[in-house]
Amino acid sequence: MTNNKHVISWIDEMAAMTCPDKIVWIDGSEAQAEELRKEACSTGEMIKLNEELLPNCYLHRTAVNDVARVEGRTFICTPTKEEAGNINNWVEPSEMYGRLKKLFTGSMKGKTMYVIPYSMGVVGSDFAKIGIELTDSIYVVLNMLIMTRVGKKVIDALGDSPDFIKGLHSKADLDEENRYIVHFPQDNTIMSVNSGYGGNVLLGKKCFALRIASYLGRKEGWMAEHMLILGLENPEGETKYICAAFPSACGKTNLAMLIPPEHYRKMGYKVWCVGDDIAWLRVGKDGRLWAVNPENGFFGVAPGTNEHSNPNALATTRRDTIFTNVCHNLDNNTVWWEGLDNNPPKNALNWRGEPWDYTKYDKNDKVGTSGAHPNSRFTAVAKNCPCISPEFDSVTGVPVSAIVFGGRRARTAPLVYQSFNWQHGTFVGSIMASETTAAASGAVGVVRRDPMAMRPFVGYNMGDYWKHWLDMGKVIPNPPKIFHVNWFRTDDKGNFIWPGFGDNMRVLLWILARCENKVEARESAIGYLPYAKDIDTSGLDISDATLEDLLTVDKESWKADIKNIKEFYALVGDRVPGEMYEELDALEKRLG
Ligand code: OXD
Ligand code: MN
Repeated sequence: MTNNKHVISWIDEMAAMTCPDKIVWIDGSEAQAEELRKEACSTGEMIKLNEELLPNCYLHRTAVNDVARVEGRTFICTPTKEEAGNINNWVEPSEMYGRLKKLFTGSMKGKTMYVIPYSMGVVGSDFAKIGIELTDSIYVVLNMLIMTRVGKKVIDALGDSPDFIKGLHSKADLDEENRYIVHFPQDNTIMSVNSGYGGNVLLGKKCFALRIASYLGRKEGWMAEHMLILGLENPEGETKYICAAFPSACGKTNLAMLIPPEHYRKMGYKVWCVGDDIAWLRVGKDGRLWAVNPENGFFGVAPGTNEHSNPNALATTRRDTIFTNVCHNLDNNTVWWEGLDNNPPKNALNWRGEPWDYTKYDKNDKVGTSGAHPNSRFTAVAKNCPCISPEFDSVTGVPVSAIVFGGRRARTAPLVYQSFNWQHGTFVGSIMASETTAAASGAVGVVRRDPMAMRPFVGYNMGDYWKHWLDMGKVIPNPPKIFHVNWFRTDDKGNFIWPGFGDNMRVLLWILARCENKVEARESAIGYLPYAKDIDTSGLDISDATLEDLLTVDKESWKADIKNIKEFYALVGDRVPGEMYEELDALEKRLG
């Protein structure tokens, strides 16, 4: 498909090592995709679902020891350990290449090597970057065809250039002990072995679009962030865009596809989804920050997705979707997951493919007793989403009015606050954290600090990453305002006190009003807080006292948090910028 000598010599080298029986180029055509689906069904790798109820949908099960990203087996192999920093796993590159060579040698014997040329971002646009993934898995090919823009048009756009990210993946023996997800940022190279789970093997996503891209962004003056992008259209037809970063499993996909409460819908408000997971951000000619979603699909968590939490996601998965590790309803050959509805199938196979008895479900042993694995997924086509933004394919992206950080905090963070400025906003991102909230018992769980929701995804030293945020602030003449939200605040009994989901739109409206200087706020120790009257609660069953509670700063829990932040900064190490410590000191003083 190409005469590009850089591409050809790299593929030759990888094929000489992995020894596939044959090499097949993925051209992006529907005919080829259909042939591969048929082949995967003939070997049992995929199961075709009910064509009438779920057209062009398939079910796949991974190995039972291979159901999630593996942070402990993920490495950033920069030339020095210092460059990777203390938060990342690091091994000296030549040693790591040596280890991987042993694992990849002969790993594709008897198999086909698929060559997937793909573009992150609209093919040929200024924002886009090209990757080539070599894999021995048809499941990977079919997922990449949904998640990225694939095929001949990509290789044509690459031309003779050496500027592409090299990705090699082999399922090998799925041996956990020898599972490696490795990034060599200085070589534009990713190698993944002994896994078949999406986050570890769809190399365009976390590996390229976050880890490698964050490294490139620092070098080239842009940002790769773990952020959804949504557009909020007002009744006048103007759309403003918000990027938001939340740790995994905090409802990013739900927020990205939010359906406004009824009275807003009637007034003409709409929310448009540009992306649910990753944003690439660049400074535009107009001095604003512009965002694109480099992906082409959604790799979302299935459990908990339902008509209330995310009707748009559900609609998106009703065709052309690959389901992974969900429950298989044998009566009608469809799929089911916990939290979809109250009708678990009576005649079904669980995510392991074993006969499943829904009456034995025990929420304390979800992995052992659930129909769908708690991290089961749908891989769905972005354009099938009913609220996909008209700007989804825009080559310039969308201008960002606000950046929102968030996490699950039972008490510490109020419903929403605004940072004082970009530097303070960077600090707010750096201290992001999530707790396990046990709503039933009221227990407050363990805090995990997850700066900018990028803890597992920064491709270099976290301290340098914060410095890059500060540096970017200096070159964006008209930067977005930075906010923090917390949908997960609880009362003394551990019950959530904010309704969340579509009602989060009420908070987004306050955020946009602040961006347009349309509403006053009060200064507090942690940032600007809303006046209760400025958060619309019409139609909600929330007392004034509860709203006040949602908007108060619990100083004691903040003081306790400062200790944890200091420990985390110490762990990040010497490269934490001085400005972050200045902000921390100032916060401590303001808390008194
Ligand atoms: C994801 C994640 O799958 O963040 O998006 O883990
Ligand atoms: Mn994510």
